[in-house]
Amino acid sequence: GTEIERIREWFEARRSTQPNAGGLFGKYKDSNVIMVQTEALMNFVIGQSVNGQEITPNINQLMKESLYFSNFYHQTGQGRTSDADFVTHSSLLPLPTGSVFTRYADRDFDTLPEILKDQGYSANVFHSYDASFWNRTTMYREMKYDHFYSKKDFVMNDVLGWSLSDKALFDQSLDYMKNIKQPFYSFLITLSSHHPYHLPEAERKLDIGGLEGTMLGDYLQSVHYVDAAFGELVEQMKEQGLWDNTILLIYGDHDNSIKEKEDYEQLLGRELSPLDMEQIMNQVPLLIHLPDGGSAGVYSEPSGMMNVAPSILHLLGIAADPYWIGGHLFGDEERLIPLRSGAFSDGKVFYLPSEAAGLQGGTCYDLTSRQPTDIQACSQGYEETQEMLQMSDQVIMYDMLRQFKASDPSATPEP
Ligand code: GP9
Repeated sequence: GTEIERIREWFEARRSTQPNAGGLFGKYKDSNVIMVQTEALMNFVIGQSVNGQEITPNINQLMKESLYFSNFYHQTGQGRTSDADFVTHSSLLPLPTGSVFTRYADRDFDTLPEILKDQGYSANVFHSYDASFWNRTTMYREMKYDHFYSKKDFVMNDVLGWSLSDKALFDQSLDYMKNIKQPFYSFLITLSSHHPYHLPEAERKLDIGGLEGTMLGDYLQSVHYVDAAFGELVEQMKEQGLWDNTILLIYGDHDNSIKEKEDYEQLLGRELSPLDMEQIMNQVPLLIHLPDGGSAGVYSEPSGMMNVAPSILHLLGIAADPYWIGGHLFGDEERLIPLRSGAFSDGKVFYLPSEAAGLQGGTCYDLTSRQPTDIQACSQGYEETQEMLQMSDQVIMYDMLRQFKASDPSATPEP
């Protein structure tokens, strides 16, 4: 019908606005890709110290030879970790309620692993927890991964919190990769920094002073642990000869569920406005380390999880035409990043919706003055955000991609 046509054309028009402005297209062709989705790793800890100690010394070090996206939004909804995984691999947005993984795993999505597999890549997931959690077994089969290394594939030689420690997860996953055909895509999901952030005394290495006894303090200890695990991951990648032929991506999956503003204020040493809190809760770090350490620097344009898969294809020089909402991160076009709440940022403004419906119900912040501004400054972005959310919802709920492909004579049928 015409509605399907309209939606398909919308997606196709987004595709054609993706130039090779950064000159990075295909520069890292055939590299391996290791991507680590890090439990509750938030952006405010990066480069931050507590009582004179760096919270993330290893990430801070790695940043010097990586692309660091300093205004990267997680874009997740109620599906939390599973939404982060979904948006990152499908470049669509999560649902207003529930998790796409658990509700719509049978839908057709254009996912990163299946595209990479078409190009001859191996593709595997590593996460040491029950395979059925978040409906992963089913979803990963649909996404065409070769194998999902779940709890039963790991030796429980170092348990922390819910499961195997992140250090042991990295170590054992890299061991598995020794026998995986290159080039490979490996997706690792960490767990040690899961709420409520209880680490055994021996692993609490930071002196958190006045934050002792707060959940934020416990969170910082957990993040510091994960950061140490990243230090070991990098070392092991070097020992294994992977450092010079692998793109390493690290990002946080979602916020830490800690809402006590006073504790953040104590840590950061300043008062936090509603806009500050909103950005703190919605921003996670994204680091991309390229095999030659190239293009390193801080990239402050707004970006989000929907830009990750397109960026990987760009670096690898894969010219697929997936039905994706996001574009790659290396051009100089302006980006608008929609959040599931209806909030968005385009780098100039940040729109914060409220319970009251409609544009007028929310607040439009000017990101230069960081003060509320005329609501009209957010009206175009508001419409665009609503449109993206609706397009994505329709694709997911009505299995639109399957319908696009069925009605497109040039599309090659799935085998
Ligand atoms: C467990 C996990 C945690 O497998 O990835 O998910 P979360 O509770 O953070 O959504």
